Amino acid sequence: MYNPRFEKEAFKKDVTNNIKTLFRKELHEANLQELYQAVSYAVKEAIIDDWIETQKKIDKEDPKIVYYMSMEFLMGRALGNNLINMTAYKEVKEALDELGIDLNMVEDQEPDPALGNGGLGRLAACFLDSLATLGYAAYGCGIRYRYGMFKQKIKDGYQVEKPDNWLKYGNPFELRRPEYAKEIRFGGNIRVEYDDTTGKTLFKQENYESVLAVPYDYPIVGYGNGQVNTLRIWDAEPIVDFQLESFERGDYHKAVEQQNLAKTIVEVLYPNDNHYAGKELRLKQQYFFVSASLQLAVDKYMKSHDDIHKLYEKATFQMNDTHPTVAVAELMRILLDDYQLEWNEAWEITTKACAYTNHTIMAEALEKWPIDLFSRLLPRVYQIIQEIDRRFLIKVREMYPGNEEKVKKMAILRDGQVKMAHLAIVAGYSVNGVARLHTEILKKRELRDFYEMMPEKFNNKTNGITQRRFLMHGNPLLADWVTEKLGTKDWITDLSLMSGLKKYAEDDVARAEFMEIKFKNKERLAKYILEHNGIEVDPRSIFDVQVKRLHEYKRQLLNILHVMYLYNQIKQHPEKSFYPRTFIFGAKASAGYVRAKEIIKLINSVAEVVNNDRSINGKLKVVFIEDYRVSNAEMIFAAADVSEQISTASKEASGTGNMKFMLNGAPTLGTMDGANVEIVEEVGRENAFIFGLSSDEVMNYEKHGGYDPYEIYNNDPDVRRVVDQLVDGTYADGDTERYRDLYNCLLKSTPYDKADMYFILKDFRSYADAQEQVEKAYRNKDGWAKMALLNTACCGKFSSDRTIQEYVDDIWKL
Ligand code: CJB
Repeated sequence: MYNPRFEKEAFKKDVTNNIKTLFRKELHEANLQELYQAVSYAVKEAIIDDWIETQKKIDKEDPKIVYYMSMEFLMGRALGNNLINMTAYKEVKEALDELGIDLNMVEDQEPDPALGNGGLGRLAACFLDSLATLGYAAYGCGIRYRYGMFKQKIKDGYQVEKPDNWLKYGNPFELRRPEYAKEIRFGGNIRVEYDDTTGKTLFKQENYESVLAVPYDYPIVGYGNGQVNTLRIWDAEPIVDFQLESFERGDYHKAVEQQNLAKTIVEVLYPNDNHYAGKELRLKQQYFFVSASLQLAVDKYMKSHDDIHKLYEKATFQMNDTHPTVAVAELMRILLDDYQLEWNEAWEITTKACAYTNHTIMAEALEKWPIDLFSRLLPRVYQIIQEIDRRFLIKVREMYPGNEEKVKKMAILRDGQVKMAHLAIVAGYSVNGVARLHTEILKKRELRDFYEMMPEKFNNKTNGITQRRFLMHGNPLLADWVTEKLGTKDWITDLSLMSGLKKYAEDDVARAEFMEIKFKNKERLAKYILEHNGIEVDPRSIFDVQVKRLHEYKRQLLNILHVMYLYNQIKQHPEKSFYPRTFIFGAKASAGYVRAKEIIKLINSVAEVVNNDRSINGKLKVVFIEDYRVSNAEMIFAAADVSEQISTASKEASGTGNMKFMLNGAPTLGTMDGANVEIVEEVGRENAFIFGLSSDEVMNYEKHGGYDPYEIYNNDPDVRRVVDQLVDGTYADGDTERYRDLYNCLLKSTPYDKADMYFILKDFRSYADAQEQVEKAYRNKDGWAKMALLNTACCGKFSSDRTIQEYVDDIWKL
């Protein structure tokens, strides 16, 4: 459906006018950034009417609203995506062409809003897209970090972090909403008062510090349906303006403090993925946006309803991991203290309104706040958690009389810590994992006690991705081909229709077309690599890609050790035929994650050696793409032949990159982990390359203290060779110490970690075998085309539209 408001001539006039009013220039004088601004304002203008209409509709129809609470929204660029969802991309491209402006170059001016680390933040962004597209009323609630995920530079092979000043030129799509500002209080003490007239006990926070939370709204455009939802992210401002002269000495200090708090609280996104660092400022961030979002949601509800007891009928709060789970206690606080409800009334509302999604079983990701820090920062919220815990443990003791072990394991407050996952499970009405295997592991192991006590809360929601961004926008050639073959565009909102492509796997012409598109996308990526890395790669080689956050459990180290092994093989057996391959990596390491950074350096060192060895005739290339982010990801998925999903089984909760590769026709080379299991189920095991230990095997080894990597090191000379090459200087200009830590982590136990705790050497041989199968399969052009095409054809399940519909049906009941 073409958006009728997008009239071409009027749009051209808008752009020209915007250049004039924003920059006092004529169109031909404007630079690309100015054009980006002018075009974006023109697009926002076209969105705004629908945005207002959506609000009106919500006010009138009074639907239940989902509040998706998340510390991260990894949105990626907005301009192109908005145009796609307004079904106006091609028309706008034409209009701009007529003005002599290249839309792609304009799009490239937009900084990638990177208010997220990786999968969890990107999932939140896909969910907002699907919620709007399916026409549900929803708000994303988060933080407007002044600095998003750092920009990654590679210097001498090392990662260097640069600040991401994404708001430098302002953001044309945002709206500041000072009328909705909320005060957020930290610290101080709680004074208890008895109100004689009402007989109620009042809890007054005194001597606190506070900041003003000011929301900024971003439009979330649904595809072709006029629905425009809102991502509401909060900025912090001091409560009182900082005016030097007018402050007494005491106030002066207070003013400075408030100024500082406001400045620091939203300053930067913590760059940790699957890792809890326990920083006080992070807890402040969490409470800051949660409290502001809840206060506003309750206000909104009370504006058109008079009975607070039924809040849960009109609002549901989905907590994206434990990061926002302080929400349950804050909602209790609002209901108890601001609305003067009794405990049981407040508890009933809260436990019918809050739901929790678990995204990881990695122990180091579990949030457990030290009680002293927590109670100092959030004294009233802490009191409430104490009471939640006390009442919960009474129930545990009732259910398991005499079983103090259970009490110990399940308590919210224990060992001097506030266990946020326990709080979320106790207070939430739903607990979900993000892929079938992950949910099973939660039920059987990580959260078993909770599952046994309250099985009705547990459910699975396998993740998904939006085809609007990751096919339509990222791979327009394939998108057009799919539309042509299916004879309809309906797959854009119903990805299950992709199964209609299956028959083309048997069609020679269609297969050739499919592979021709892949080749063009590989050329596009090759050009990008040449421009950015100065490395020439051959689009006829196999593009084997691993792009994701750098984490030991994701095993980029296994991948690069295998590259080292292949290189050894080529050198040792120059006579053997070897299909040319390009190994492509993209990954940011958390700034403080030393070992992850060593792995990045190793990848770059191997690249340096291999790419410059003329004796291997370019048979092997290694490329590390700098600053992997949503915008270059779209191009990378489109160009991939092989999707590396090689996490240690049981560790990757779901993965969503795996689905983006599949959508774009790249078979999975992976372990039976996360959503890989379901991908294989959809596409068939013969259309994937599966290797390695199963999750049961891994967990079994873990239970018994790991395994002995020397068994492998001593018996497999290929493994031994690559492991030794970490410390013989081959990839370190003769330096034998540079990669000593990587060598040690593979072979030696420490008091903290088992040797090779991610089973890299254990899985090496089966990974190498699977890689050999990849090569063999790729040589068979027809066979490969069929397999690639079937991956695209079988990806229907993995749309976030399907995931969101399941949340709606089973959890939110909208
Ligand atoms: N995930 O990105 C993160 N960060 C975390 O702190 C915890 C989990 C990821 O969430 C994705 C979305 O559910 C999953 O697909 C992925 O497996 C998980 O690591």
